[in-house]
Amino acid sequence: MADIGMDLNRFILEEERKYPNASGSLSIALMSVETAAKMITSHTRMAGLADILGKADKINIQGEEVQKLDEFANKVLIKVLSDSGQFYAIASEEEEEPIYPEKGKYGKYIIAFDPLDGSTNIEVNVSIGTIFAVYRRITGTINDFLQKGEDLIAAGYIIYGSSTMFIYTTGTGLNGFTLDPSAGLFLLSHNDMKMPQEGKIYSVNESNAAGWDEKTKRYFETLKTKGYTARFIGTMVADVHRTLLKGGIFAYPADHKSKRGKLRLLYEVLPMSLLMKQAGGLATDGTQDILTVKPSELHERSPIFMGSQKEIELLLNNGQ
Ligand code: AFP
Repeated sequence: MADIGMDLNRFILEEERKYPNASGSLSIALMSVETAAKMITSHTRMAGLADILGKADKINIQGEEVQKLDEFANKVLIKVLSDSGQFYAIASEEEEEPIYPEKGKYGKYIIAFDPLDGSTNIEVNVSIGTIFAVYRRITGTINDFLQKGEDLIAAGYIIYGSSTMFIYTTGTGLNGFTLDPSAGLFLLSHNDMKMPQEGKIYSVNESNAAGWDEKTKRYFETLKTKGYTARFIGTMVADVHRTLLKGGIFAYPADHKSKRGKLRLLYEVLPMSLLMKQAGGLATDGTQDILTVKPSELHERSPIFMGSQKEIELLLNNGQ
């Protein structure tokens, strides 16, 4: 097991050494996500100030036009990941169609991401995040993005909270790194993460409850009678992060208005579900293991319930 305090770059390289045939491509790919995360972090820390300084004439201290943080994060990720040469195609929540970078034409991987999850929380100084999902390039067409979650090569998220953390898996366990801002290094802080098998928190936007089906309504009522408490930040990254550490359930069910729920399969639901399973939890759309679901389009939505084993089993057993 890797030592607490190990730098993320070294960790990635040591993981690569476990596979004698590895070309190093995935390591470079992951390090490019890490680089983009550091750039987004430093911008996030300036978000309030950049806005104030920019308000006078819309020009910030660097003499550039002030950009919204989510546009900035999207541009940084596209640029840094394209330049890495490891990605044949890139899909973003902010882009209608995939991007095929010139430098990535021999890339073995494709990546989908939500550049800034929880964007409505930016102006109120509440945690935001980035989510990413890496698949193998197979056909070189858009179909490569329509693989099942169980085919993910790597997935992870970055949470920009009271500290910045980079949490990821390549399918052999889940590890978390905390940014030391003075050294500019992500250091291993959460080794081989395992979530509690049962928690005391449910996390769902209960204002949608009137539109839920009867089973979902009954389930959350049952949790209340069992003494659960509620938390909902409105940034999936932050709500899932807490669920991983404390246990319980995070859900975004379908409702009468949103028949497929709100969250996007490709760059929210599937990568976060893989992390949850790597930590010993479970994830379902209410009827099946979500990682067995094959998306049929890039920006498809899906209902999701993910969390500790006890809570998900209770859901699957009809809340009884
Ligand atoms: P934004 O990035 O547009 O703020 O959406 C965040 C999000 O996709 C997810 O992170 C939250 O869990 C969910 O939406 C919250 O949505 P509601 O506030 O509409 O319930």
